[in-house]
Amino acid sequence: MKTSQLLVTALFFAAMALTGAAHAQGKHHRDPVEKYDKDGDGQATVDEILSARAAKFAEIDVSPADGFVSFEEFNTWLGTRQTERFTKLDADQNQLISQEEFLATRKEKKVDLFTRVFTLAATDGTAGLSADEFGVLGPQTGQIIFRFASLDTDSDGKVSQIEYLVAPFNRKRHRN
Ligand SMILES: [Ca+2]
Ligand SMILES: [Ca+2]
Ligand SMILES: [Ca+2]
Repeated sequence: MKTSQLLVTALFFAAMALTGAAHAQGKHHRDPVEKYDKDGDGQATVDEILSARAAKFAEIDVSPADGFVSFEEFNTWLGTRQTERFTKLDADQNQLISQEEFLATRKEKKVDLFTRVFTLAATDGTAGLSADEFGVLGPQTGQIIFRFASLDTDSDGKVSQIEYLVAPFNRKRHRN
């Protein structure tokens, strides 16, 4: 009963997203749908969004892989992602992100902003950002709690796959 209700909800949001994607077509501002647009045709289909979300859910749901994401799993996953970002930015692998490394992948119009971010984050007197200094720029506990709470729409303390899959459609609906 509960599962079928959730499926109906998921399909409803999927239908909403289709309408939204059609509506967003031709607009110049960045749509959140863009990040799910795998084939680059300017819009994300429901399938693209759902399969990207399902892959991400499988990445998070690992201990145990039981079809639900606990807060600990979510928290650990975000921490791992921050570590991966650090490794990616630290091109010369000296465990410090230099200003040059920090700015290397930024869009030109964001370079000034990220220069100021770098200066504010580099507080311990070393030449670049250490993993700890870089960690400060990642999501903090309060934000992680809010994100997890927003995903857990049935308030059972864990995020089911369906809750995770429909989240972008939920957000879209609230924004409109
Ligand atoms: Ca799990
Ligand atoms: Ca480095
Ligand atoms: Ca839940």
